[in-house]
Amino acid sequence: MSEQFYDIIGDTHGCYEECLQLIRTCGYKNGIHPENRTLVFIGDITDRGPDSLQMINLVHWLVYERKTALYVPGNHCNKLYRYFKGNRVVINHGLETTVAELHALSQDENQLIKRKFMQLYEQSSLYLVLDHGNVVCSHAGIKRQDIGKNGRQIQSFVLYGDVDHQSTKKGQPPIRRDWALNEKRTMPWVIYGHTPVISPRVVNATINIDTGCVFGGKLTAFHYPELTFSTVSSNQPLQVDKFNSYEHEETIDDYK
Ligand SMILES: [Mn+2]
Repeated sequence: MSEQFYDIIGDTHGCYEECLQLIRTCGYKNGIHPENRTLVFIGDITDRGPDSLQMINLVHWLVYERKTALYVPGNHCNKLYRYFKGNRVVINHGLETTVAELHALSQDENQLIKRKFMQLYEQSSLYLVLDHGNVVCSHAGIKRQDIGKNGRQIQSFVLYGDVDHQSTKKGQPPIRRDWALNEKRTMPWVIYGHTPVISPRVVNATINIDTGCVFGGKLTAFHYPELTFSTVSSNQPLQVDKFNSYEHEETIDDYK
């Protein structure tokens, strides 16, 4: 049984420079790791940040040309996909920056990016079960009881999180439940992002690695099976109000 090695990268949201730096920090040269490690992007690679299209190029290149990366979609990816398909979507919540980048391109360049992104999205799994089932990667997380399932509700949870529709008021941002707090501390590891936190949040063998790079935090990679993190600091201005904090914090050292 060969052990598999992963570097799982949190929400990049168009922070291409920081992403390149993080990949280099992880030891990749020209998209390849000398010890055959694999990158995993956990979604929301576009919107809000400065270089969403470069992120699409990079992830597509790593996944399809270098074949050294895996990708799962996030809610922003889902919306961009619907935009590319020609569905009627509201261009807000960061999509406007990606659309502005697209408008600055020639028609041919536009088509190429669209083709790459649609391939990435259409061929992606909703979530990834890795290392013989010991690690699951999902954009907004997944309850362990739902691993292996694929219905509409699971799709919504994986992309948008555990949204409390009843408590969410009209016109207000969706209220998200703290699903990870109610999980049992058992395997597999669940690695996810979606909700910005200042430092990786470890609870019940789940880890949120969205450290809000686009909001001036940092970009985080979780190394498996080493159970360590690498980070690069953001080039963006810090927006403190975008970050969530939690009680009952654990640390990764509690698992070693
Ligand atoms: Mn998200």
